Amino acid sequence: MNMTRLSTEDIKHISLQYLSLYDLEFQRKTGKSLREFLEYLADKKINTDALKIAVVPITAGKGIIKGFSEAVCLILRYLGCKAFVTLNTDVAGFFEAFKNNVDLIFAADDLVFSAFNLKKRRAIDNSYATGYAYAAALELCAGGLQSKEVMVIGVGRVGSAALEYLISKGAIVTIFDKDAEKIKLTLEKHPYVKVVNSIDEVLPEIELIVLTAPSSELIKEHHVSRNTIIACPAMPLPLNKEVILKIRSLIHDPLQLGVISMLALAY
Ligand code: 2YG
Repeated sequence: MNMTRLSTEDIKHISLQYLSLYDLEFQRKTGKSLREFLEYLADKKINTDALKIAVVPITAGKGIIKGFSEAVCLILRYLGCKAFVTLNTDVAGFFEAFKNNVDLIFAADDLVFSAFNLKKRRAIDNSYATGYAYAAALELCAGGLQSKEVMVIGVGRVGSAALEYLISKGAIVTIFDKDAEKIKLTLEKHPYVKVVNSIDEVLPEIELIVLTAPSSELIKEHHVSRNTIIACPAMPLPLNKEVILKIRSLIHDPLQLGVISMLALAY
């Protein structure tokens, strides 16, 4: 399973000041602040300043990504949580977190990035949370999804979570994936989903897109219109500047919406 591995370059810009600018941009596109989006995803009030959260660096596999735990911690602090990066890594880090009586632990190895809610015994992985969050952000940006045509490009772990959310909100979903096995698995769960063998069959007519496939060769300028909205969690961003300049809105970041969604769904 080819998990995206972030680099220090991808996240080193994340600071509290940067997050406040990102928040303003997110509000402009969706009508909600990141704090409001957190509660929208959780579908309940969240008293973040009462939440104690440990982010535990993990040395397994390809090892620590310099700045990763600190970026996760800053996003959680920006939401008002009492978040800290443990001094220890791995099991010692988990032990330190327990000693600090935390409510949640965030930790990532090469296969899974998860939020663990120690009180409610819940584990939410970043792929599921990210797909859910990007579909919700698309919904807000589009002013609702009921009976609207939406295209999901890439139905792996992130795309599948987005698909679930879209269907739950009454969207009419068309999917594309180069992997026939992923299409088959999706159709077993969602027989009414439309499948295309090429995105040319439905773009630019469909103007709401969740793009999770990593290939930058997919979406070209003629696939989009000035009304198109693209929610794209893929890293690095697989869109050229012609597409980005032409479309109405792009929702994209390396880590923020996924971490917010992990907290919302683990709470
Ligand atoms: O603790 C550390 O510093 C490392 N063990 C973190 C490794 C994270 C590897 N996974 C990824 O980079 C991404 N799957 C993280 C989430 C990407 C968000 N779309």
